[in-house]
Amino acid sequence: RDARMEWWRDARFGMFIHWGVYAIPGGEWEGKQYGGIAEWIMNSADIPVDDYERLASRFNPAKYAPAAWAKAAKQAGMKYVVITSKHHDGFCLFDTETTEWDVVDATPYGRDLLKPLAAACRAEGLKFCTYYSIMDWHHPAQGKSDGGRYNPSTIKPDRKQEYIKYMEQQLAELLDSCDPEVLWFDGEWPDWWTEPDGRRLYAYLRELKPTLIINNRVGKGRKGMEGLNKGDQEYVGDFGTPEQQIPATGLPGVDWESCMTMNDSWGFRRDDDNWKPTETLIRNLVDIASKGGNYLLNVGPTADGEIPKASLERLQEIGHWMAKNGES
Ligand code: FUL
Repeated sequence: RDARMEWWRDARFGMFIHWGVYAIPGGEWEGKQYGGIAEWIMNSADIPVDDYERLASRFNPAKYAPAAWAKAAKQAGMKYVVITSKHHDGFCLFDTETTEWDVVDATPYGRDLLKPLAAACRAEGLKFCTYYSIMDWHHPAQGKSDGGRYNPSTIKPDRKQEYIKYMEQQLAELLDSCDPEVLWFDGEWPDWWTEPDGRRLYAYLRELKPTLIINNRVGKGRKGMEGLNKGDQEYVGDFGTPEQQIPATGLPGVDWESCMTMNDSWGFRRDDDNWKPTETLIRNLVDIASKGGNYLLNVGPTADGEIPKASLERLQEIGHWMAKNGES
């Protein structure tokens, strides 16, 4: 559509990184295994905010090596990296004045995790991008709905504006400190978040950074049909976000990106060994690229700061294939 989207359209292949304090339980809480996606444990194990907060005092990723992560992505043939700046648990991997619930204030590690990764990505010629969840299980304006579940979150009506301001400030700080090229929103499905809210947030961000690319989950774009953002712009957002699926005929006329896991979880899950063979990952890449989409392939680092070996091996094998068959 315009020059702003050019690098993104050419990119075809990126790394998704789901990282946060949920990597400590790694899918297990009080001796019980919770199947499915491990970054959801606060919801699936119904953990009260105070108990969940205690995880931060144990978050000290001594083995975090942003340069090695960026190299692994580059070597695999990826062109960009999208990392969780804040997932549904509200924990921020960047420094923010808005809350103490961030890596700098709440953990023994005490340093911003995103800034060094942004620098490492740029050094490798990769675009640095960030994921951000609208739903926030930690913020006091939001709460559990019935059944002891956070999903979908509710919001205290008189505190919605306050929460929107909170997001705006966090996102301005994030743009300031890391200058991401894509903002990859998520957690937009609670009813209190509306399409006009998404439009306003989109406009706010594009004003701060005109070249910014923003996915359709900033508004309600995936409610009707994944990726619907074409023509008359019925929904806000620059690209569609099919999740764990490749649309059979692509999404004609729409920019889109399929995000997919290598095993069954986005966040690190200790007992999840259901790794897809490298051949499947390469097939997915070819399938997606041939249909005009991008492939955002996920890794879930451990609480120590390591990308699991099974993931690194697959990235390496994809890289070998790309070196032989890819275009540069
Ligand atoms: C979903 C989230 O609920 C998952 O935890 C994950 O982040 C996935 C990419 O998007 O909506």
